[in-house]
Amino acid sequence: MAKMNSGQAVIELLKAEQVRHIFGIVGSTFLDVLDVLYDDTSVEYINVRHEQGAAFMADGLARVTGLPAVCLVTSGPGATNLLTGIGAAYVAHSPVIALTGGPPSSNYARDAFQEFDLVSMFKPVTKLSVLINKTERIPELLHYAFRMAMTGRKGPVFVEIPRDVLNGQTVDVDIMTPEQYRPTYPHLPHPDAIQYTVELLRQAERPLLIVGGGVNWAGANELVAHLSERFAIPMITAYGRNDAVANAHPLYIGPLGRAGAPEAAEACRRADLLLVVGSRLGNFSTYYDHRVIQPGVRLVQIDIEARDMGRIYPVTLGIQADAHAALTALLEALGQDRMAASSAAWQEEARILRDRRQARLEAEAKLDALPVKPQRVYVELRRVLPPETIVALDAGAAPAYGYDRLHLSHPRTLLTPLDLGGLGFAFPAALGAKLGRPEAPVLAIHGDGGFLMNAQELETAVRHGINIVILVMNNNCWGSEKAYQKHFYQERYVGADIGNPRYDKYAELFGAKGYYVEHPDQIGDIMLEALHCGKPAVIEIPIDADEFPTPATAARRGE
Ligand SMILES: Cc1ncc(C[n+]2csc(CCOP(=O)(O)OP(=O)(O)O)c2C)c(N)n1
Repeated sequence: MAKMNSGQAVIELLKAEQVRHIFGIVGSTFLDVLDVLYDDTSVEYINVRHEQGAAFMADGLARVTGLPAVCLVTSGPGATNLLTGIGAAYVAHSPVIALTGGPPSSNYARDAFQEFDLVSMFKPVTKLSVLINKTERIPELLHYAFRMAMTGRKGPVFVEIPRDVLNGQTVDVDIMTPEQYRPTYPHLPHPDAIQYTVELLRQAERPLLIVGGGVNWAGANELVAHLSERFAIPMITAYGRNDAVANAHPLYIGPLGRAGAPEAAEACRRADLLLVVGSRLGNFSTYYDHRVIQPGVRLVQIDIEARDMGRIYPVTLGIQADAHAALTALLEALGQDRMAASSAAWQEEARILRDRRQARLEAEAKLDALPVKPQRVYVELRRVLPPETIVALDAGAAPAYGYDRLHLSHPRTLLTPLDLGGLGFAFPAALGAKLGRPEAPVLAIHGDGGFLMNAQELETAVRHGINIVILVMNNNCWGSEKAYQKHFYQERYVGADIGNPRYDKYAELFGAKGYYVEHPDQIGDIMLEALHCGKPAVIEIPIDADEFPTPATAARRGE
């Protein structure tokens, strides 16, 4: 047990969880923590320009590394500015620890300066929301925070430390390793459940793997591919989880769900057994109706949490287990059982669907109209992006074309706003990703509307030397929403159009590099140049302002 000042204790507790970056904006409520970093440079405070950016950055870092990531901001507005970003981490099951200073305890429930009931405010978007009420409880409650963030289905945690509990205090701390305060071994599947899955697979004629984000979090990507190869089971990915499977895999058909591949939906409708690994079968994967998941289809759902099993679609079998552990057990059981590969007819069907998708995407190389069509932009990106590139997609129509069109090779290389659908996510999330994986090229893809929501973080990127590329497809409107007015309101546009500065010039004002590309043939070369320019870089591409995807609800209004 060591006695340390409380700021030191907080930093040591974070370091025990391999935290190397803390995101936030300085505030007087937590200066005892910041002061420690004056001498201890093993942890860097990434001081951002808006706390929302801090939360998205932490989320991006956690998603690409699998490690917990930390924000540290001040009370009141510092914390409320985090809220949307913590919501993004919540829907992504991303272990972000949001630490805030707080007003002095003596002012509790007095509507004092910057005093809000933050613990209640953060409850719906976290796994745990607590206030540390005594200095001596800092270690216990930070351990609790990490236990909740990192156990089972991961997720964000909110912790408020009132300024009097933190500043100028000392505390006795036992700096433990994570094994001493949270489980670090995976949750194993029940052997009978694995045996039953073997039986179901043996009976199936058209088995299909639906691969979700849980496979990334469990590091089970190779096992999924192995299972698929050994028994010729085709694969599709859940919404926004295209990186859970190497897209070049011959048994990978495509991504399911909103803005995904119709061929993946077709495979899903044709399958007679769905083996769902690490997916909630969420809203944008399945629409919660029967357009892809057929009524009565046999369904085995493997998930670390029980809360979403059979939630919308009855399961034949729900297996609560870590995806890596469950697939290991399943492969072993199938090997002993000597199960044969799926039928040649089903393999052929899957191959046709895969080929059809590839041909559909390749045909877009012929789109050479000006202004550039967003679909063509992705043809050029597929051509030049190195396979290890991490891509963050913002909400919005132009980024959404990427759900079906990006070609991903490695796990944890696609960051999307998932069910939050929040604009302004991609750029800061990409900055966090670059800090977590500095060796990887990182690209954020934005519409003009979403980029300007957090574009101020260009200053953060330049100052901290976080060299990523931001691609802004500019159609001078809130395109994704304008599409609804086009389809459903007879083109009576209200609030749909916006103006923009030239983003290449805007970038240069911050000391970043700027590019303006009008011709599709130039996109590839400029992208490669930007990735190697040694600075954060913004590429603006003016795109066809009349090119809108059909809104997700076009077929069924009101969903
Ligand atoms: C924070 C936030 N505000 C509003 C919306 C609603 N919304 C979704 S997409 C969109 C338009 C996005 O425009 P832009 O970023 O320019 O991309 P585009 O759709 O034009 O390609 C809007 C306003 C949202 N998803 N998130």
